Amino acid sequence: MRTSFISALGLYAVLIGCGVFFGGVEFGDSTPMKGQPYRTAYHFQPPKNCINDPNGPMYYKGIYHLFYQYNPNGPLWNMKTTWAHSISYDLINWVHLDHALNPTHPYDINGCWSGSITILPGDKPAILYTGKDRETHESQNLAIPKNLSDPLLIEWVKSAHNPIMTPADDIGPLFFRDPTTAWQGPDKRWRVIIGSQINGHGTAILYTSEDFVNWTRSESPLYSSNRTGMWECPDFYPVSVKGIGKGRETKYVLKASLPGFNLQDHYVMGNYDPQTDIYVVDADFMDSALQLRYDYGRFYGSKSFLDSGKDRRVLWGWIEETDSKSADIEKGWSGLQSFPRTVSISKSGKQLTQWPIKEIEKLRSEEVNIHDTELEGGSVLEVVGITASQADVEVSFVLPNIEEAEMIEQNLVDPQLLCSKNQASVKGLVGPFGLLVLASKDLTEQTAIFFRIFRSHSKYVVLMCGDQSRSSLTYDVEKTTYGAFVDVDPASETISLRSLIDHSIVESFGGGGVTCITGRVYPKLAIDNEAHLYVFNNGTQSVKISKLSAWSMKEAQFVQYRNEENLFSNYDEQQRKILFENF
Ligand code: DQQ
Repeated sequence: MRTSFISALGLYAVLIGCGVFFGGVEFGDSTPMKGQPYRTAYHFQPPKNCINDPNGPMYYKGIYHLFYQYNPNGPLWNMKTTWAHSISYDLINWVHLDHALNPTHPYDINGCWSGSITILPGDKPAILYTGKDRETHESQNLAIPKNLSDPLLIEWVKSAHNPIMTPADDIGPLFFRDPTTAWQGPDKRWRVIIGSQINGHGTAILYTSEDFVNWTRSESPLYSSNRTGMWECPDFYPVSVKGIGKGRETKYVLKASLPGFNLQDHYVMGNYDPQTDIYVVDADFMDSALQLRYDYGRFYGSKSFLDSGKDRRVLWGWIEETDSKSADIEKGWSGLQSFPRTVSISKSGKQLTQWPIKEIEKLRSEEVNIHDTELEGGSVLEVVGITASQADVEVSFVLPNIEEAEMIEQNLVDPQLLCSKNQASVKGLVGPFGLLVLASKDLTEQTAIFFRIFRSHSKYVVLMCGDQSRSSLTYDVEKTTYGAFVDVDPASETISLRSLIDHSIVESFGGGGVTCITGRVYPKLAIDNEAHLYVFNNGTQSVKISKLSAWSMKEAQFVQYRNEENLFSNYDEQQRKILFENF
């Protein structure tokens, strides 16, 4: 403990005075783009330009920090990214600060790419990030706050020792990026993993260090898999499995973002021995019966952090646009962050459960409820009384005629394909039933999130689909139908669905959050007050709504901090109250 504390102090001494880099580029006018139907109201977005991966989220001295990949020069992704920086007291309302890292040095002149934050002993945050050099080669670099007494940590200083990790010969210079949050082993050495591919196989390269500046590559990677190619943005963290049996109290999750699989975030779970750094997975990537992914729609480059204030793990993911590049240029922006989700182990212990953080509830306004209502086969029921373009909906279904479900051979079918062949308009027996969101009054436009129940041998199988085939009258947007199985037993429990609807994003959580599907949609008719919400059942068998609650959602507050002014001076009383009520 003592050694690392002294080393950490040493690190700060080395860094301070090595040159200061102000996040000089600001967002400019932060007035929301009114009249733009696809801007969101409560998902995280800067005022303009392109954002992608969340970087270095942390909770530090009562404040949440979110850094993220940002192109200050335009609405499309560009290699020369900066680390933009925003802070919040509640993960809902945000203040945009100056950029924390800009491409300024030979080792990062072509971009400050993704990375993480580690809070070193003595409450000292340190950024590890990937720099792209003149040849676009990748290395890992270190930065720390210029002034630890600044509660907002606005200015960051790059280490004079950068680059602190460069790829050895067996690692391609373009396959060495996105350091995780570091952790300390029992020997007090720091460990960190870097995303890579070696001989075409996805790999988490392990480095260790005593002082956070000098790093040594371990002989073996933490894990690698020949079922995948390059791993971007790896994440590695413990989850408590207390009370779920098998003697252990902790499992470790390893997540990899897979560019070779159409930008999907997959994870594995396993046992990690901190003495030996041996990580043994329960099943390899894509090898478990459940094909573990955070989200079976659009969700990529994600990163989690431990929220020590509330003792929970919170996950952010980049939700990219699925409209055309020319539409992004016209909009002036692209990319969103998911609504922050808590991550924990599912009841079965076989996968993770994700759920919107509880703070979301303070955005809820008008509420409508439906109880114990039968939905006959072929019926559509409108949920009226809320703003359907900006809503939070929770519904649970009971299936009185479940034994009528069709047969499938679960092991032989691809759930996404099954959903594509059986979209919401295709009649079934038990299902499709679920929600039609961002729907026009005449239903020509609709995004359907629904379930279909099958029987496979002696058990029931729940399929969850996100059908965007009729989401927009516009042609040049993606209209994928997503699908995944939900590990719940519909014979003994209700089937729940929660959808966060926010103008052009629909984040859905099936079975209490064991299966998530996020989509981006761009309706032409179903915008703002013209959007409607329905519950539907297109099966022959009736289903029962056990309970449905839906809320209109208020807008989250996003404000721009200007360096030259007092942080609070340009807020009106209402904004101050919203931002600081939890402080
Ligand atoms: N995005 C960053 C990279 C990362 C990729 C560049 C993943 O560091 O590998 O913007 O989306």
